[in-house]
Amino acid sequence: MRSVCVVILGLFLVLQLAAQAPAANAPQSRLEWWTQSRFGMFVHWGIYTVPAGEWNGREINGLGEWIMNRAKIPVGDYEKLAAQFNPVQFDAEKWVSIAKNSGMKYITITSKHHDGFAMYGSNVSPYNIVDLTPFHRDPMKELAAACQRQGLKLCFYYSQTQDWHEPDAVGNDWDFPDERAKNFQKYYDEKVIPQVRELLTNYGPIGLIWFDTPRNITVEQSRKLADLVHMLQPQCLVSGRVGHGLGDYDSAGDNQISVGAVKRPWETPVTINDTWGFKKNDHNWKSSRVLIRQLATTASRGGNYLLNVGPTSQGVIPPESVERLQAVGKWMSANSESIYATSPNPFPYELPWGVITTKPGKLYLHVFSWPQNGLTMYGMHSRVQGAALLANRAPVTFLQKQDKANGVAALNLKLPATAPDPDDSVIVLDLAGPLEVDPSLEQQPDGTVTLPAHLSEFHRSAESQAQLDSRGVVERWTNPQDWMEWSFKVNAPGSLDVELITSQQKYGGGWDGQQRLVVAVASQTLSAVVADNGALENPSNPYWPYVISKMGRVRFNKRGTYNLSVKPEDFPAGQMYGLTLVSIRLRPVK
Ligand code: FHN
Repeated sequence: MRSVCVVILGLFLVLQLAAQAPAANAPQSRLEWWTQSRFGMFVHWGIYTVPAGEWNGREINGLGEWIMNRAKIPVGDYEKLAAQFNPVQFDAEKWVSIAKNSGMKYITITSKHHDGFAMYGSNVSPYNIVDLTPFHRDPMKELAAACQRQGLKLCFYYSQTQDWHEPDAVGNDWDFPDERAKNFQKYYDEKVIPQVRELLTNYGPIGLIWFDTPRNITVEQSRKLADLVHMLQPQCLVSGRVGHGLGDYDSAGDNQISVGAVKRPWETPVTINDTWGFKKNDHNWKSSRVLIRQLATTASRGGNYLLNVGPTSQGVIPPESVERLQAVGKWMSANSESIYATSPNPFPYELPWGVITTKPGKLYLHVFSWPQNGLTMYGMHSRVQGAALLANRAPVTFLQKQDKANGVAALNLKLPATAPDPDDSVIVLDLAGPLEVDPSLEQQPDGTVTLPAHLSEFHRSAESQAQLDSRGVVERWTNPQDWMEWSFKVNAPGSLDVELITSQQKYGGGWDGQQRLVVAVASQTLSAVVADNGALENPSNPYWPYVISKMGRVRFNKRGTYNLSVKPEDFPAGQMYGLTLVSIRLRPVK
């Protein structure tokens, strides 16, 4: 477990450099276009769009592209879908311009998903769109040409382990139940390697190969794939999900936005509704506001945002998706400077009003919650020489002062009464010198103190199961010997309510409470049980809110640096998930 308690500027600058360092096996030049683009389109498209979530008149739960697996459809029946797949409305130029107009710089499309059906003309297996469908066209050829023309990078998704069509591959236990009879190496040698070779030989320069679900793959098999990609196209990237950490960058979990502490370049794949592949009854669309904020949040944490569309069996990107992408595009046309080629938030913690991205000499404040009485920021040591709204360059009046009495460097921005852009108003600060901030955790101008789990000193016992996941959340804290502490500055003495923020499990699963904890701070102790006292918006995923547990109230009599610890007092035995800690929040008493 990484333990971080950052208190000095120098150390923080080193951390920032480390956060942006390329992976050891990826030359900087290969990653450059990708880390600069920050925003790409994911496309899940295959013959599963014919049933579109329904099989034999029955709605099948789960993801649209998983229908074969979820409904245990025999290979022979599933194969028949190919004859019904005729996407006559497919228009490569249109797809690419939808991506381009929304500000995306690359398109990653499923060349072969887990169902094993190649969406390109493959000579390795006749199970492909050109040979088996009435369409007979190769959409990847058309997309490659359209991407070339419109200046986007084309990238291919390829499912390397799961292939429900093949008896030797992973995943199909209904047609091929005898696991011992399976020869994965055979499938790997005879389908995976030659198909990846085709993809990198027949479609011009490819931006990256998006391998997925590494499952049982061995280190040697992952390495051979990565080497093959780099041998055929040295500039082509290999996704984090090739397995065994051999990708050129990390992939966050689906719909997960990692925290800024992630060391390697990373990307998060995100759905616009719930499914990746088209499902006719999935109408749970995220609003364009959510998408814009997720894009900005991902960039502020140094990641790439790969936003999915699931075209229909006719070849049409759903209008609900197009509408949202147009809204994102409108925002990008005024604000893309704050996204492309940016570096992450220079503070190790997140701000109460939104997120920050940077470029040399600039700081971009993405304000999501518009403050009523102007915006005050602490910890900015660089001198600000100008401030403006990015969208229209309207100047913003500001005052920067060092309050000697309490050592707080405060920057005050005078803002209009209402947010110019309710989705994300970006204020750009021009800096007079190098970017320098105080990375200490401190009480914010609104009186709150947030102590994130990933910035704690986490004291783990030898038997601990707890781990810090890429979301910055400590999960599986079941061991009563583990404990945490933070150091932070209080700027405005007074009484604060202490809340413990916990998270649902990664994929929206269970939550365990009822642990008794002791919080000790400023010579006071609070003993309380983790309960569900309400929901808190999860900025990474609006559908899986955090859970607030009220721990009690503490008083700070004077300004200064304090230490807060959280120790288990009584942990219920046998919990499956244990404590999933996001942060401790101290809030002024209303
Ligand atoms: O199983 C797949 C899923 O269908 C989809 O392709 C996502 C996209 O990230 N990847 C896998 C699950 O993580």
